[in-house]
Order: sequence, then C-alpha cells, then structure tokens
Amino acid sequence: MSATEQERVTYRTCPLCEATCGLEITLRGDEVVKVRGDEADVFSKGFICPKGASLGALHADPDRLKTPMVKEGNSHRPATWDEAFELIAEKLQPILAADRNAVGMYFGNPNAHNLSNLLYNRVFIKSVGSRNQFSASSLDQLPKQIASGHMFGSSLGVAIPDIDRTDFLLIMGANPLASNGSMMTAPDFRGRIRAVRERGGRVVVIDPARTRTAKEADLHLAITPGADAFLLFSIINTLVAEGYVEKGLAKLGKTAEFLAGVDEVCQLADHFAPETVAPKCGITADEIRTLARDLANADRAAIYARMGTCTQEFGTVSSWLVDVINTLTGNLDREGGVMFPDPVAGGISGDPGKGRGIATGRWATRVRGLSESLGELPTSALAEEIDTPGEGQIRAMFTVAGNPVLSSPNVERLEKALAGLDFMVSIDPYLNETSRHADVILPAPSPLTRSHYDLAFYQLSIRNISRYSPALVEADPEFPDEWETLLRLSMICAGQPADSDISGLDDFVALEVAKREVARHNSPASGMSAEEAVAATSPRVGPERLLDLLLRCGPAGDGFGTNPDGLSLDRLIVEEHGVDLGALKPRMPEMLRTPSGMIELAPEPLTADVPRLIAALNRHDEGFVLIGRRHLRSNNSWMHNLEGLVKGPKRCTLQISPVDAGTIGVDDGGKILIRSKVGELTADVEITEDILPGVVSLPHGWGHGLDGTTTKVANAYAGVNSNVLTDESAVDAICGNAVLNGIPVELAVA
Ligand SMILES: Nc1nc2c(c(=O)[nH]1)N[C@H]1C(S)=C(S)[C@@H](COP(=O)(O)OP(=O)(O)OC[C@H]3O[C@@H](n4cnc5c(=O)[nH]c(N)nc54)[C@H](O)[C@@H]3O)O[C@H]1N2
Ligand SMILES: Nc1nc2c(c(=O)[nH]1)N[C@H]1C(S)=C(S)[C@@H](COP(=O)(O)OP(=O)(O)OC[C@H]3O[C@@H](n4cnc5c(=O)[nH]c(N)nc54)[C@H](O)[C@@H]3O)O[C@H]1N2
Ligand code: SF4
Ligand SMILES: [Mo]
Repeated sequence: MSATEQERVTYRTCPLCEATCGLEITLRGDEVVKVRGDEADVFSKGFICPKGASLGALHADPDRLKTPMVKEGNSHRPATWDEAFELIAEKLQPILAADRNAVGMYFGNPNAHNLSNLLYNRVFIKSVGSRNQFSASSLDQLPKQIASGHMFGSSLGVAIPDIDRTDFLLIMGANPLASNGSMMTAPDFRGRIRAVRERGGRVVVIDPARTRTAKEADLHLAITPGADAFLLFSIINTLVAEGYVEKGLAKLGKTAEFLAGVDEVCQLADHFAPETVAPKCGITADEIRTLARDLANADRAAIYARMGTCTQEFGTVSSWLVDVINTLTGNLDREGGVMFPDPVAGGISGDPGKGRGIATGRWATRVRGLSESLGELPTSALAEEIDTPGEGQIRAMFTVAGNPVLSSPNVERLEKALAGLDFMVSIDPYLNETSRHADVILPAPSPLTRSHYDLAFYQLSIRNISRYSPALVEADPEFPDEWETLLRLSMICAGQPADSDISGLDDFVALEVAKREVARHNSPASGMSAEEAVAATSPRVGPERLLDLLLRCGPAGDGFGTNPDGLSLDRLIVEEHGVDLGALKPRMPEMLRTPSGMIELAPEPLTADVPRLIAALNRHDEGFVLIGRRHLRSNNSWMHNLEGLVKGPKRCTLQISPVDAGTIGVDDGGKILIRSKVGELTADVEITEDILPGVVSLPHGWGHGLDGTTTKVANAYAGVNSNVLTDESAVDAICGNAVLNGIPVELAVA
C-alpha cells in the first residue's frame, strides 16, 4: 500500500472559536497531513482561518502534556494518573471537610468549546459545593447575559442579529474580522458583511480603533472608550424626539403586545440629548441623529454589540440599551433584525412564555460584597478572596481550561495569591503561566482525540445548525477523556476514594438529564420515562449518551421513534457535513421566561444604574486610556505555542496615534513605559493612524516566558501581559464584570 492510500479524509467542526467552521482533515495514521475548510459544510461552506488550519500542529505540539505533572519544589515532574488523583484526594478532602467554600474554581473560555466540560462541569461544581465559582464569563459577556436575562427571562435567550437578511448592521465594540465573531456564531463574517452591502444594505462600525471590520464598513465612528451607554441613550432620545418609536413598534406586530416599560425607558433617555452626550462620545450630535434615523428608517436593521461594549464600566447598561433600540426600531424577533435561535439540543428550559427569570444576588463575595450572577462570582474578586485572611478564605483552587494569570485584571496580585494557596489543581494541556502554580496538573486531551458538538454556540447561531464530530484519532488508553477526569474529581470531592469507579455517577447524570429532557414542553419523547430514554441510548456512555438524549428529546429529535425523520446522534454521525435546519424563526412570546411573561424594556436591576450614568455625564476624564485588541492568528492566551501562528511581525505592541507618539517622543519600534493605577510595564511601540488620539491599544494574552513554564515557542515570543495594568477594583456595578477597556494610563519614553 502506498502512503497516499493510507490517507483518510475526515470532517469535523473546529473547536477553537465561536465561528464553528467545518474542517476537512486528511490523516495518515495519527498524523494530520492537511487541514482545509470543508466546502460541503452546511454552515461554513469551506471558510477557514489560520487557527483552524493549525489544528494538526496543535495535535502534534511536543509541549502538550502527556501525563499528569506533580509539583516538587519549584518545578514539575511527570506522574501517573493514579498518583495524581491520590495526591488530590489526600490534600483536598481535609480542606473540603472543614469548609466547602475554601475551595475555589475558575473555568476558562475553552470550556465553552468542549462537549465534555459543557456537560460535566456542572456535576463537578455540584460535588465541590462551593460558592467560590469564577469564570471567564465575568471577563467577557456576562453583562449581555444579565441584560438579556432581565429583559427576556433567560441567560441563554440572547438576541442574535439576523445578518444574512438585514439591511442595516450596526457593529459596536466588536472586531469579527479578527475574532471571527462572538455571541453570534457566523462563519465567514467578512463574506456576510460584504453580502449586506452587495444587496444594497449598509454597515456601520463604532469602535475607538479603525479595525479591519471598520475598514469593511460604509462608515466608522470612532467613539471614546466607555461612552457607548451615552450614545445608545441618545439614539433612544432621538427616536422619541423625532417620533420614530410608534412607527417602530407598529413593525413589531403581535410582539408589541408583550412589551413592558416602553414609556419608562423612553423617559430615562430624556437626560441624554445628542448635544449633551456628543462631547463624551467624541461623535457629533448630527452623526448621532443620522445614526438613529438610519436605524429607524431601514426596513430591517440590527445592532450587534460585543466585547468592547461589555468589558467597560457601563457594560450591562450598554448591553441592555442595544436591545431596547433593536425593539423600539421594530427589529426584535423579526427577520433581518435580531432573533432567537432554537437549538436542537440544550435550548432554554422551562415552560413557554413565562418563567422564573434569572438568578442573581443570592450570595456575594466575602471581601468586597460583589453579587453572585448565574451561580458565579466576579473573577475580579478572585485574588482578594484568596489573599484576604478570615473565615471563608479560599485555600485551594481548581482551574479548568483557564489561564487567569494572563487573562484577569491585576494579575500581579493574582499571581501572589495563587502562590500562597495550600493546594491547586489545573486541568490544562500545557504547563503555562497559571498551571505552573498547580500542585497537580491533569492534562486535557488533544482536540482530535475527543468528540465535539457545539452545545453552547448553536444557542447563539445565525442559523439553526446541528453538527457532531466524533474523535478522529484514538487516545492513549491511559489518557482519560476530560469528562472522565471531571467525574473522578467529582467523586474525590464527594469524599470517595481516588480510585472509585465513575460509571455509577455517569449513569446517575444520564438519568437526571433524561428526566429533564423528557419533561420538556415540546419534547417528541414526552410520555416516555427517563429510565426508558436512558436505556434506548445504550450502550453509549459519557457525553455521547447525554448528547443523544438531548438531541432525541429536543424540538427536532426523533423522540425515540415518535418522529422517525428527526435527529439522533446516529443520524448526525452519518451527516458528516452537518444538518441545516434553516434560518431563524420568530419565537415570541414562546421564548420568554420573565416572571411577567413580558419583554421587560425597563427592568429595575438595570434602570437602577441609570442615575450613576447620569452622574457620569459630568465627569471629565483626562489622560490616555488603554483598550485591547485581538489578532486573527491568536486565541486569548493560548495557541501561542505554535510557530506557524506566532511567527511574523510582532503582535504584542502598544498601538498609538502619530500625534500622541509625537507628544510623548516615542518612535515606531521604540519602547514605551505604560503605568496604570495597579502596575506598569514596558512595551514595543507601533505608531498607526488606525487608533484615536488619546487611546492606546495593547492585546491581552501575552506575557509568556515565566519561570517553570514549558511552552517553548510561546516563551520565545513572550510579549507583555496587558493585565498587569487592568484594575480589579474597576467593575460593572450591576454584575461585577471586569473593566478591561478604557483603563486610565500614563505614558512615557522607556
Ligand atoms: N485585558 C484583557 N483581558 C482579557 C480580555 C481582553 O479583551 N482584554 N478578554 C477576556 C476574555 S473575552 C476571555 S474569554 C478571557 C479568556 O481567559 P481564560 O479563559 O482564562 O484564558 P484562555 O487564554 O482562553 O486560556 C485557556 C486555557 O485553556 C487551556 N485549554 C485549551 N483547550 C483546553 C481543553 O480542551 N481543556 C482544558 N482543560 N484546557 C484547555 C489552554 O491551554 C489555556 O491555558 O480573557 C479575558 N481577558
Ligand atoms: N483571533 C482571535 N479570535 C478570538 C479571540 C482571540 O483572542 N483571537 N478570542 C475569542 C473570545 S474569548 C472572544 S470573547 C471574542 C471577542 O470578539 P470581539 O467581541 O469581536 O472582540 P475584539 O476583537 O476584542 O473587539 C472588541 C473591539 O472593541 C473595541 N473597543 C474597546 N473599547 C471600546 C468601547 O468602549 N466601545 C466600543 N464601542 N468599542 C470598544 C476594540 O477596539 C475592539 O476593536 O473573540 C474570540 N475570538
Ligand atoms: S474561524 Fe474559528 S472556527 Fe473557523 S477555522 Fe478559524 S478558529 Fe476555527
Ligand atoms: Mo471571551
């Protein structure tokens, strides 16, 4: 047999970002020969980016951990899985027995891209039983979830721009040409933006930087960082003043019957006339009025707002107002406006039309009293919860697929705090900046040795899609899948011996999932018992069993026979390019889960922050502010260990406008000292016209090369850690989300 005859062509969804592209991967044995975009993929149709193309390099990366690592002195040595779990049981069980809250947990971004973790983290969290649960959500999209939760009743019920059918797209604080989109799953964002323009529509971008996305748009308005809430309120002010609201509400049809708080939110906008906010925003009153009119006059319009609008002082207010405008212009739950996906698995639970709303404020952080949201505490409070002595102090930590030492605010404090813990465990494929603090590192498997299904992102997708990818390469039998690791840790945290069998717990989890799923209001399996449903998925176990249950009991499921053409895992295995269930459809009022059964346009937890916003109108901020940026070839703090992605021009530079560079006296390629309230660092200068004077930009996720890490390539391209400068005391008042953009800084020649 020749080498080529042994090659096999396989298909799978890329697990690296929210675009969820279909990949065609050619393998020879366990080796990846070639990765291309899958032209037959029902959603991405061949689109791929440089990261997806690097999946083979990630799989082959020699620095990926193959065994658990145990810390001895200042370095780590390989250990067996049994030894690692025994050590964890020995050290952790006494801490847990004394106080469950003494164990903290941090979950990072890749959890959302990992089927094992999406399904089993909750089991693990429950078995730890601690209130000290943190995640990257509070460094990211939490404000959007909280705002949507108060408006529509569910933290998963987020309105997604119907980009393929809109005539006017306003993009705020997002750079999907670099990030490939977030909270809006849409492979090939550039192609979709171009299509809006080709069919006669318009695209406007509001961003302090002239990003790649801004360059694709008809218009770019450079906003002062942090001013989005002012701008959004003044758009509402204009809609009211110019009589657009009635016209907009008329477009909503029956949905308008479910609106509460229209008058109240319109009245709040009184304070924000375009002339009042223009100096705060750096956008003229005329530009604001034109924008409001364009949104109102477009047949179908949508505002898409992301990272930049969430990770700022008024992130939740901004996220809320975006959907208020989408509603007042008649574009909520309407084709070409913003709509609610109806995923085939794992969608919003509960009865249609009414619910309990979202849970917040049930407990708070010990030191600063920051409120719980959706079961989590703000990551900005993590360091102080570890380093402040007293009852309830965190003494041990788990990090799961997270690198908070690079990603969370005031990392120098967090580093010290982690170093002072009694015990720490990281589940991570790398020995990196965070896991170097762990007493035990449990490696996560290569993406190619695990299966994949985007349970999280089909909830945020511009079309209703379903695609399953089986593992492509067989794992070393000694190397557990991540769900098995999570269940073993769950057993340990529940006080069981380290070598306990996990199958009983997995059966229990499956039964619990089945109970919930057969009880879904629109389940084709309703009437069936949970036991029967579980039995019908035999002999599957683990994530495959749970996914099969979710699919078959879901709205498009086969109901174990009641709907023979419906979906099941078996069917998805055959449909290797995915199943397209079509464009989004209106879901009002069925998707509502607010206690009132109404769309709450002026919910009290959100309006409560408006007095603070009004007061901020008179605040005069001076000096430079720092924002972040993303690069296409990077992925937060990781994927930096792949030479093919990091080589080329330096990415971790401080971008500064020519005017400001002149004032300070720095040259392109020179060094600059950046100082904030909490820290300082020296960065390489990149002078560019693409950034607003007064604003400087530094990407996050860099600052490798720390002692004890074994990521050789990343360490050679270390860069500096922008989160040395971000301030953990600056948070969104409503949900404690971190302020990661608009950081006041001083600049000087280094
Ligand atoms: N200044 C500033 N800070 C930011 C941001 C910003 O824009 N500016 N962005 C914020 C945002 S949006 C986010 S989401 C956070 C991200 O913050 P984090 O989630 O804390 O960081 P990541 O860099 O995504 O780190 C992911 C970690 O997971 C590991 N990993 C990868 N795949 C797997 C897997 O399958 N299993 C396991 N167990 N581990 C895996 C990687 O090796 C890495 O250590 O950063 C935030 N921080
Ligand atoms: N290549 C790549 N892709 C990624 C990631 C990555 O690190 N690299 N990370 C992934 C993750 S975890 C996420 S959350 C997404 C994020 O995806 P996006 O939301 O698209 O995030 P960014 O690309 O950081 O774009 C945020 C934009 O907000 C702007 N901005 C900053 N402050 C303000 C402000 O006050 N107001 C306004 N209007 N704009 C502001 C910034 O200039 C920037 O252009 O990307 C994901 N995809
Ligand atoms: S855009 Fe995202 S999903 Fe698509 S190939 Fe790149 S990293 Fe993968
Ligand atoms: Mo993120």
